[in-house]
Amino acid sequence: MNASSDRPRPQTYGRGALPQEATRVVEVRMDDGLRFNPATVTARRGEIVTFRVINTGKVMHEFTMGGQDAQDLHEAQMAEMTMTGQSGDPTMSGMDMTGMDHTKMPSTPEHKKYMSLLAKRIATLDRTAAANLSVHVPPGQSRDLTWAFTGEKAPVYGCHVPQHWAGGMRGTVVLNPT
Ligand SMILES: [Cu+2]
Repeated sequence: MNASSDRPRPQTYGRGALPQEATRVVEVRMDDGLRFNPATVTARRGEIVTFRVINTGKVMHEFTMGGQDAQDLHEAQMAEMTMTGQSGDPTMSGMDMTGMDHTKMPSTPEHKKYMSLLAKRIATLDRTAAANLSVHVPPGQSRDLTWAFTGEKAPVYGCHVPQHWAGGMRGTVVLNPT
């Protein structure tokens, strides 16, 4: 175990914040076409914004705010949960798993090798990824997520329901000086 992994992660892309700290609400809609609307949000550096995330589709979506490393980490964790059947979310059990061949061969050497590589990737990313914040939004519902844009870099947002991130369900933040 590396001692540096016990230190707080640098808030390179900002951090989660309390709703009462926010000075603005931005609505973001998610749909089954795997798109965010808007797909780009502009914020001032230091600004604290509540994202009101609305799922207008018929399947589960989620909204994760964070840097690229944090997005990659979350994507790998979701893949691991899916492949080990540890979703824990009954609303996700009806999702389309076509194309996820590894779920169909849980005991093959190839699957074990894949899961081992996935676990290593998660461990590596977990040591370097900055903070992220995530919320699942069932169909027809909305959830709030508050983010402080206090980092030096602009985070990105995305949905990590299996195949959604890969399908282009991502958005970008443009950070303007205060
Ligand atoms: Cu999605």
